[in-house]
Amino acid sequence: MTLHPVPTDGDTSWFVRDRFGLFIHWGLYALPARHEWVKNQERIADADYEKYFRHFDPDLYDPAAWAAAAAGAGMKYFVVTTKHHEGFCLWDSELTDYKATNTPYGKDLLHPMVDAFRAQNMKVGFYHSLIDWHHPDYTVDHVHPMRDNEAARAGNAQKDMGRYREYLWGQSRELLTGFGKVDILWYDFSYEGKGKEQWQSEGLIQMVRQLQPGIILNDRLQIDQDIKTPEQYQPREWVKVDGKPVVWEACQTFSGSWGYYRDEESWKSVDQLVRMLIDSVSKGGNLLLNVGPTGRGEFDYRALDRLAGMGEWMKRHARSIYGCTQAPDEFQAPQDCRLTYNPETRRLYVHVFAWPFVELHLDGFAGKVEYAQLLNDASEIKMEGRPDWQGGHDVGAGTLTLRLPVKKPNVTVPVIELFLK
Ligand code: H79
Repeated sequence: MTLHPVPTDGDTSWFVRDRFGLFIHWGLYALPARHEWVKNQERIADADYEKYFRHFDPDLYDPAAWAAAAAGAGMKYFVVTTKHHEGFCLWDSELTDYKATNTPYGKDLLHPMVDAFRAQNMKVGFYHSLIDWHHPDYTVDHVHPMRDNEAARAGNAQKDMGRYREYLWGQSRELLTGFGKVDILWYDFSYEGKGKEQWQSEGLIQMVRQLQPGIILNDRLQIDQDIKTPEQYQPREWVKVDGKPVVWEACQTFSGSWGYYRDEESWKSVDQLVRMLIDSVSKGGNLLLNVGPTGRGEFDYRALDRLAGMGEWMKRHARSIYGCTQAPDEFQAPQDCRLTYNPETRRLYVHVFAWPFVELHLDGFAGKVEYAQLLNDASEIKMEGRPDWQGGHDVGAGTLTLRLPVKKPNVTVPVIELFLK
C-alpha cells in the first residue's frame, strides 16, 4: 500500500507532485555577506545596520535570469523572503519605510520576481518573518540583537506587541492581496514568548485562508497547518504527526547560511544535493533548496554551478521525482539505494547511490517486474530472477537480480526504472 498524508485545509495536490522548489533569502544581509543572522550574531544596533540600507543597490538584479536558473534545475515553485528577521521589506509596503523602494535601488523587488517565476510556470511562495529586529514595537528578548543592551531592554516598557501584531497582520494582508494568487505562505518562526499568543495565530490563519483559499501554510505559527518543515536535516522516515504521515518539505542550504555568505567553504556538491532531493521524495517529502543572491542581485557562481548540475541530472531523471512518493511497503530499498514510486504509472525507481558490481539484488521483487531499464538512456537492464550459474550463487527465493553494466553510467546518481506488472 502507498502511504497517503493526512488531508488539510490547503491545496497540497500540486505540491506533492512538484517536489522541488527554490528558497530565496535576500535582504540587506547580502551586503555584510556573512549570514542572514549577522545583526543578531554581532549584536548590531539599528544605527550601525543602517549602512547596509543606505548602500543596498542590486543593479544587476534580473529576476528572469533567476527564474530561468531555477526552472533549469527542475524546480517547480519558489519561496522568497518578503521580510526576514532584520525587518527589511522587498516590496513597497504601505506600513513601513524600511523597504527596497527607499534604498538607492529605489524600486520594488517583489512584483518583478513574482512575474518572472510565474512566466516559468512556477508556483509562488512568500516567506515572511514573524520575528522583526527593526520594528519599534517588537520587544527585546534573549533572541534579539539588543539582548545585552540595558537601555534597549528598558525600552520594552514603551513597546506594544499589539501594535507589532497589527503590522504583521497588515503586511500579511498586503502580501495576500497585492500579488495575485499566492500558493504558499511560509511564516518563520515562533518560540517561547514570541508565539501564537503574540501573533494571535488562530485569527491570522483565518484571515490568510479567507484572502487566499487553498494556500499552503507552514507549521511555524505554533499551530500545525498544511506542511511540516524540517530545517537543515533530512528526516529518517516519512514525517509523522500523532503517528500519521503528513505533507512535509525539508528546507536546505547550499553552504549552511541562507543569506549570501561570501567566505563560506562548506558548499555541498551536486552529487550530495541530488541525493538529498531523492532522499526527500523517497520518504514522501519535498526539497526546498535555498539560494542567497548577492548584493548586486545575482546568484553567485557556486549557486549557478549547483543549479546547473542538478538540472543536468533532472533533465534525464525528473520522472523519478515528479509525481513520485515513497514506495509501497512491500518494496524495500536494497543496500545503498533509495526507492521512489509513481502510483499513477506504477513505475518504481531504484536510485543507486553506490554502484555495485554487476548484480543488484532486489529482495521480494521476484515476479513483480515486467521490464527494467536505466532511466538516463533507456537501455535495457536484464533481470535474472534466481541465477543457478556459478555453482549455485544463491540469491534466495523471491529475490530479483538485475544485471548491471560494470561501469557506473555517466550520471550523478543512476536510476533504474522498473515497470511493475
Ligand atoms: O530563514 C532561515 C533561518 O534564518 C531561519 N529559518 C530558515 C528558513 C532560522 N534560523 N534559525 N532558526 C530559524 C531557528 C533558530 C533557533 C534558535 Fe533559539 C534561536 C536557537 C537559539 C536562538 C529558538 C529561539 C530557540 C531558542 C530561542
